[in-house]
Amino acid sequence: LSRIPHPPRRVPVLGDVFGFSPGTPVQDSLRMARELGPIFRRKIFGLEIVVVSGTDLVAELADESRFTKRVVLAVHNLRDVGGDGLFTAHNHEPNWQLGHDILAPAFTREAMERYHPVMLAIARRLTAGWDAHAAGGTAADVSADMTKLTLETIAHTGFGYDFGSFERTEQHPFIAAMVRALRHAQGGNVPRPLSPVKNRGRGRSGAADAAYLAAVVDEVVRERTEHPDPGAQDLLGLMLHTRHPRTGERLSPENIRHQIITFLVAGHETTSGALSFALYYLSRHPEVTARARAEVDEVWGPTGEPSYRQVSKLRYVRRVLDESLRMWPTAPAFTRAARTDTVLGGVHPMRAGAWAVVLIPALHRDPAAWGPDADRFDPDRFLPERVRARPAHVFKPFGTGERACIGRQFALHEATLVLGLLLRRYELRGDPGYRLEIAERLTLMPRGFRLTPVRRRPAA
Ligand code: MNH
Repeated sequence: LSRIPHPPRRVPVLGDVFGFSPGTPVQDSLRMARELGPIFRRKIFGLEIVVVSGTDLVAELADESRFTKRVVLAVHNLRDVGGDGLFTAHNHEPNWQLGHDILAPAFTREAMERYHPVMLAIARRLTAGWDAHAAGGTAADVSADMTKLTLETIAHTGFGYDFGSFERTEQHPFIAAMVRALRHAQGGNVPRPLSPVKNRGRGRSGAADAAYLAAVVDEVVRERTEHPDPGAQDLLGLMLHTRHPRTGERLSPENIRHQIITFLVAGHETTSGALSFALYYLSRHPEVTARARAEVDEVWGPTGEPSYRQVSKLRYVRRVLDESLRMWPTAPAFTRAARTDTVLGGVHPMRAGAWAVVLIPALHRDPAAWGPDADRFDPDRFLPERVRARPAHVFKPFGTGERACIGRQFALHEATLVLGLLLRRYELRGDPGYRLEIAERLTLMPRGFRLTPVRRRPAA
């Protein structure tokens, strides 16, 4: 460990606290990575974490024969709500493989084609709201609206359930409870010897949120059992009616509850952030917006609803999305543990089970892979020839290996579709005085970013 640098001013007991705040662990660590390099140690109270962001070291950690996901820190805290659902399951828990195999059919290309018209219908609820903003000259709260959109999209496509987000003026209470649970998991990831809240566990409001989230799950299941549909191929249908293709095993009722919460949360929060950051960058880069809009006009034409295939043909819009996820990968870290005793980078010995955190925003800015202008927003970095010229494992917004994101194609299709619709329909006017501020709650999200949509032409 002594070979791995750490911040110079360490305080006994407290650890590395100078200049760092509990609300911004990712942005603080990103600054540390700039100062300390591709691998560093960060100590918070009793716990010392190794943070890795260098291209070569991450490529090693991505080697599935040597390393694997480890559920620790904030992800472990999320087991209060996610249990052994897909995201928070330990590798060794049988429900990971069982859940993965039973739910995989919900993420095939054919499944995406089935979701497409549903995604489109939800996106039209968003544009109805933005038409009202355009008519009244008012600004939309971007992250709040993207959260409505992505929550309704996963709820409808996955569960045939409606949260009524667009009909509400306040956010759905599910969102508030989820945000508190995420914040709690983030804050709870370090021991706090000096804190008065120590050992109080989830506290009263945590228990109330858990009970509320459980009630939402009950409601989702109850609605399906009242309107049974044994042939349903959505997530809920697969959970309730499908057996494992080889073993014939089924998900237990308890695990189904965990999977529902997992997909309702994992299926919308990060996509909402990705859309919000993309809209932020579009509002700041008129030349990028002009190219993206020209592509939409050309591929989709000025009117009519885009088909599934027409969405996949938006190559430049997709590059805008990729570049936004490079700058601010909305699930900003994952953890890798050694399968056996090994040596990382030829110099850092790791025992079997020892783990390190991959800090994705720092990896995505490593000049070794991205050049000296890595802080600049430039979608052309994702031109196919430039992608081919880069080493593998330098772009990891969806994690890595067999525990990588199962919803990747879902998120990319949804986000590309929505960006295309918004670009075709509106000029997007941001407040020129807005300075990007990022809210961290395990995920990343722009804070306080608003856009005033202006209709381009009545027909679109
Ligand atoms: Mn998603 C795992 C990022 C959208 C469901 N997701 C992961 C991981 C990352 C990630 C990173 C790996 C975490 C780890 O190694 O600990 N996910 C994203 C991003 C977006 C996203 C940046 C949107 C943009 N994710 C989605 C959507 C869904 C989804 C949409 C569901 C419809 N993700 C999951 C699930 C897992 C996961 C489930 C856990 C998979 C597993 O471990 O088997």
